[in-house]
Amino acid sequence: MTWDTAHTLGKGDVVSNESLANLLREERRFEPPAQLAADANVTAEAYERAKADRLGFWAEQARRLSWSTEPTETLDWSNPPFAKWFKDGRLNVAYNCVDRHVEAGHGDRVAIHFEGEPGDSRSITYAELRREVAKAANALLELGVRAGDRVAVYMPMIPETVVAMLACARIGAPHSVVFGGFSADALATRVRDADARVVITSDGGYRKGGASALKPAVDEALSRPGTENVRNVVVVRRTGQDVDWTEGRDLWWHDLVERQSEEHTPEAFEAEHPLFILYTSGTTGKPKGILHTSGGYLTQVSYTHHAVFDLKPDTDVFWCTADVGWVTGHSYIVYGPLSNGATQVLYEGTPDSPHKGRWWEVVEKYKVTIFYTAPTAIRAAMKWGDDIPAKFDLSSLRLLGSVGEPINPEAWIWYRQHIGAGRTPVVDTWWQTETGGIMISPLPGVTATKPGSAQVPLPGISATVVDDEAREVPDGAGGYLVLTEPWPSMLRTIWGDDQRYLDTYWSRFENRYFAGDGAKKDDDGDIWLLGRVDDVMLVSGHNISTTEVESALVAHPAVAEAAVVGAADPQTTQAICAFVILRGAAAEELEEGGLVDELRAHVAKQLGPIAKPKRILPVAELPKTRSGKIMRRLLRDVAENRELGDVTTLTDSSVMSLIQQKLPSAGSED
Ligand code: 6R9
Repeated sequence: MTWDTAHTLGKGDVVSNESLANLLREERRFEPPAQLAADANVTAEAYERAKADRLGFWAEQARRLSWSTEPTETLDWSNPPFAKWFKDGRLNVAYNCVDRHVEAGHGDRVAIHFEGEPGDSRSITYAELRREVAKAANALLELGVRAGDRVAVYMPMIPETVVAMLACARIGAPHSVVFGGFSADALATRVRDADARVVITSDGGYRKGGASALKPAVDEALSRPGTENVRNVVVVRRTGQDVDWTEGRDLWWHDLVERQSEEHTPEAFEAEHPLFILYTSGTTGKPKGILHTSGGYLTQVSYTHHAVFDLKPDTDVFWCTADVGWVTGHSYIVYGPLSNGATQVLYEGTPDSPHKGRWWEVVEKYKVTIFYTAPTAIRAAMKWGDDIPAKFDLSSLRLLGSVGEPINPEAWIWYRQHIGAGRTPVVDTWWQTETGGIMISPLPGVTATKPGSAQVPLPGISATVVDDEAREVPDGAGGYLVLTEPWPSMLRTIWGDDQRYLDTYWSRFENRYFAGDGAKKDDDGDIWLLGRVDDVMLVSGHNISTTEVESALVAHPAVAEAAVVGAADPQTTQAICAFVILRGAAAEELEEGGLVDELRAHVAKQLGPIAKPKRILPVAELPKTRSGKIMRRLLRDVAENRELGDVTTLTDSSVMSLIQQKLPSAGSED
């Protein structure tokens, strides 16, 4: 496909606020702070080294880990796309994340500063974490869990969740973490697909100011056919709420785990031993169980955490706000930071409970130095107002990261200015559940950053943008993002479905991994992500990226958030339909009618008349997954007056009925 608006992004006349506009216009790039560059973990030389010898580079990164048998072979790619990395090496992932730091004398270092939503807190050292993981591993063994058995984890964001995952890793039992916000149905499907033997859960967790139950969903899920192989449910007491109990099956974590021995000798597993399955909900059909294995995965998440976040384990306090039920939580709460001996914050709740400054209060309390979150959270903070973060001391921060969706330049600049005091680098990190670890991102001590662009593949990673015929596009053009060489933390297959693995990722282009994202290269060759290819709009023969139209809308001072979709249209194939959340006062103006025309003109000016939305609908909220991604598929259903598709992964299903109610009042239609 050709991308009609791709070259104009960022060169338009951005008007949201005088100082931001100046920043965007004049300082298109932000050089790394001199001190950070001087002390950076990784320098520009890494790109050269990796380019000269990619496999040698990864073999060197594998030495970041402790192996009981060092690998001699880096990559076996004799049966592509089924990769084997470090296949003759053996290691224990949990030992690498916990015990070895204690053995190195860091037992007193805090691994996790846990902050509960109600304000309870506890700090857990590496020595304590080692004991807890050993006890939990012994508990699983007592329940008959053996290497290779799957364990489902359905938990809130509490330390026991991390302990449970590491205990599984320690005994070689792949975990399948199911996000705690998912329904009993979603849990049942995942338990069935993975044929889990044990479920670890809790009575509930604190969210949005109240106790929200988890155990009832487990009980319901396990009443469904196909889940009979679950022998035990282990329940952590978090909220103290009443729970139903199935004698003989259900066990309290505190009864079972507390009485176990603190000693457990970790067994070394092959590098390709399965570490976890994590389900991603495709747009249609049953969720895909993405399979990750041990040695390659841990090598890449450890290296990327070290390189992209420049972690100094003695002094930094790292905080990734993702839920552990999402891949970002697996790779950058559990395995990356812990393998590097980091001290980190684990926060249970939502950013606005009990008040909208909660996150910034936590940053101040623990003197967080590195902060990693999603664009949706940044846009929410922007909407809530600059005065909120301004009330807190955020001066400890030295580096900010973004993940999950394209970050629009407006939000990037706001993040740097209002959270990073205009001095911290912002790293926009592109990757997927399937890639396991970060793939495309600036390096904070090396790259001059550009607001809105993920920029360059990391050392050792090969990515490019191709057209329909798999030809690499020139700088300044757009197409499909592909990965051209295998990487250590790549998915190994879809659980139980090798054919689907081949069809989904490896059939669109020969010998290339198709990520499903649109992207463009700018004139410097830097990569800009343009959204999922499935979401691309076709208007009168032109392909238009959702990301670019949304960025243009959000660059207008009246718009806080935007989601656009292409809705079937008899004249133009698809017509652009925009759902916008307006800033306070702007809503009234909209009623008067002037604002819709102004927004349409604004998009036309930024991106060209073809990208002008046909309809603009103001809404109070947008449908999102709990990981913060806009579910455009549902908006398309609304825009085309169809019945809604699968809404099980939606954060809040009432959002859709609110949006649907809005529709008949098509006062905003062209
Ligand atoms: C880590 C994670 C993967 C999809 C991916 C892309 C989008 C993630 C992004 C980004 C633009 C970024 N995505 N990071 N788009 N810029 N920095 O999010 O994994 O939940 O599997 O989603 O998210 O569309 O293909 P996952």
